[in-house]
Amino acid sequence: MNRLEQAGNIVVVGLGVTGLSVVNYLKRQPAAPQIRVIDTRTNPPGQNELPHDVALCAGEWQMDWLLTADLIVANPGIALSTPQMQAAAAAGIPIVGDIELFAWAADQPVVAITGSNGKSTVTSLVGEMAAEAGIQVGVGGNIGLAALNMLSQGNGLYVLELSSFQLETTSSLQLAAAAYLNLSEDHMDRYDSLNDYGLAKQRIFQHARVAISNRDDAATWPTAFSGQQTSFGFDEKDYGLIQVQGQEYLAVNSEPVMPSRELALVGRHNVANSLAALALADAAGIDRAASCRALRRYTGLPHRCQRVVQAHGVDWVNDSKATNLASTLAALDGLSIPGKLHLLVGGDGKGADFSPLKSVLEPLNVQLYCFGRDGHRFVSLTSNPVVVETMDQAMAMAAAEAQAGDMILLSPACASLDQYPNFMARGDAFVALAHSLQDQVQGAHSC
Ligand code: UMA
Ligand code: ADP
Repeated sequence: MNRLEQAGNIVVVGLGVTGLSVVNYLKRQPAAPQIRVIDTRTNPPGQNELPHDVALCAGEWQMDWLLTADLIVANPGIALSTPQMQAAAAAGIPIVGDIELFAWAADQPVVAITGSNGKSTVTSLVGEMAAEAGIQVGVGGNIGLAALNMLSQGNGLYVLELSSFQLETTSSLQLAAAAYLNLSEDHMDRYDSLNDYGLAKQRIFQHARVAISNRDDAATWPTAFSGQQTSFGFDEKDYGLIQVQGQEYLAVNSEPVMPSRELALVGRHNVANSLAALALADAAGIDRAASCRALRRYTGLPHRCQRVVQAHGVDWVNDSKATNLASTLAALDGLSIPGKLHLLVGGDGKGADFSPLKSVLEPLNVQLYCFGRDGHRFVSLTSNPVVVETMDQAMAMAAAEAQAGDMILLSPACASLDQYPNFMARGDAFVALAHSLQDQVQGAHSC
């Protein structure tokens, strides 16, 4: 009997993309259990797609459902420290997440990626490498496609992006390789400390055959790991960089693989991401030549430092996915523009400390525009900030100020949830408005 068959009465906590995938997966089981859903939101996303015979309690905790369940499957957005979840745990009811259900069912190799930043880039890059090698690959998890929806699609390899939230409720995921990219402050509204957040991410190594860590970030090194270890970084070791006749090459164990200037991705952080992806691909047995072809071709995902409009000498750049401080710092790292940087920041700051931005902004010719719920928390970072309510207002003001040579950059260092459904919606709004405002920059009407 498998672990699911032992649970005749399952409660799914939190609907959304995850909860819906769990319900549909459970309904596909040969001995489908009784399924009930609790969501604390009064109108949870996904409720209209819920099968009619699945009961939903929305807007409150139905404790008698919760406490009589054989198994609880929790959405990653639900903290295990919530008193109701604590009560269920104290009553001895097993609590798992969708990734644990995936782990019970997956019968093909899986590689996984976690970290504070770069997860989606590395995940999709490994997916591109596998596809280039002719492998049918499922790419999912925190990247937006629920992991359970990839099962039964005939895939020969799975590439999973895993958040710390997902890892908290995962305990038996066998991985051909696991990469932990970096750790920086994020989700401080959910964790007591950076250490707690980092410990959740360490869980990725629990059952990994190969552990891949960042040589420049000690928090990513596995603690108490007995498998094979390798690393990536900017020196020559393991997956690293070497100079060959004055040219920088990606290298494995000091053997050149390809010149880094041939990477289609831009930015120093993406060199690190490319090395991590190569390490994962090698561990999964993906043909190296195919991986290199993917590295030469892959230009990245939308909403990550993407130039979306170039008009009248002004670049409009959408980095809406910069939902924490470290990703905004990565966007500013080595940025060199002839004119002024108009930087749009703010939103839901998730309790972060933004003061490290101050010294990075100081040498730049920058005008800061602060918007959203936590916009005021950026005002002390430069001498002349503009404070507005919305991103649209900030963009209109930036357009009126911008001149040829300038860049208008949305890299908000905050989540979008105070004003948008998600970072994609915020990025899409930026792109649409950039198109309509592009002709309002100074000098646009002079020719
Ligand atoms: N929520 C409640 N009550 C509930 C359930 C959820 O208040 O009963 C709130 C929580 O604050 C939660 C938010 O709703 O944070 C989002 O929950 P959701 O139901 O909309 O979540 P899903 O649609 O299932 O999306 C989740 C991941 N979201 C989170 O972990 C918050 C998605 O990652 C992921 O793509 C999807 O599962 C499929 O695996 C998004 C994300 O923002 C991109 N992740 C965080 C990040 O990357 O920083 C961790
Ligand atoms: P994640 O899925 O972890 O959020 P993404 O690949 O979607 O990561 O990138 C999120 C943000 O972080 C983007 O603004 C991107 O430019 C930035 N970023 C990507 N890789 C790194 C990295 N290795 N270090 C710091 N920032 C990064």
